Amino acid sequence: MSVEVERKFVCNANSLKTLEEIGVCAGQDQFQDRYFDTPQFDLTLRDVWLRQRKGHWELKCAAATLRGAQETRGERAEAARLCTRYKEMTNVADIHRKLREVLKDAGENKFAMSECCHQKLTDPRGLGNAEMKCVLEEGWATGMNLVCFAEFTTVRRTFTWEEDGVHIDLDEADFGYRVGEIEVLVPEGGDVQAALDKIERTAKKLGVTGDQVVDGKMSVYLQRNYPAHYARLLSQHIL
Ligand code: V4E
Repeated sequence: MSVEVERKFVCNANSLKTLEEIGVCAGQDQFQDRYFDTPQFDLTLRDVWLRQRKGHWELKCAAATLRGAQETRGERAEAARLCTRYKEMTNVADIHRKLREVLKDAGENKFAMSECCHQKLTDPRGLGNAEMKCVLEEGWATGMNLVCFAEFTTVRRTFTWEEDGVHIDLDEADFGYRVGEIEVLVPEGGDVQAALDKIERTAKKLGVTGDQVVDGKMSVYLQRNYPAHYARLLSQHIL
């Protein structure tokens, strides 16, 4: 498991020019994201984001506030405020465990998952791709009362940067929203403050200014398609 530390930014002509001069374009990609939640939004209201991307399940949940970052003051604290920190899970058994925990807390106890399906999820060795896909889709989405609530495609250009481990993505979602992201992945127990510092230095070099948190694709999607849920997430400081 790793922690994704990320700052979103609006990429203007100047920052794009700097990025193309200093950064190295690692390529362009296109992917579809399908986000899942219960009909009552039990996951996202707990800042838990489950999606399928390129046929793989991914789960993001808020990383606990980190001591180093919490104790900083002044400019460093401001830099930290502009970044998000989320734990990323891609292992299906970990995702399954986390979802059960979160949904149990939410009082969603009516899982219809069979013992056989549960066993396959916790010990997926020996499963073929097609069988795994079936178990995941039927076992999780249906059994845990999860439905797809958002679906969109992104065209992404990725750049590597002069600082080790810094990636910059320029995303364009098919619903007409563009956003840049400066991202550093920190292994579990790694130095999050160092990642925040790298992001801050990168933002400065790119000429990224402004003290407002920039919306991600999902925030804009929810604002447009689920305004009441979006307002609730805002009021609970999840977005
Ligand atoms: C909404 C949200 C999450 C879902 C993923 O959103 P996002 O980071 O915009 O997606 P994407 O495609 O860039 O993911 P990546 O390819 O980088 O993995 S995860 C956390 N949130 C909440 C959230 C927030 N509170 N504030 C901001 C600025 N972004 C996201």
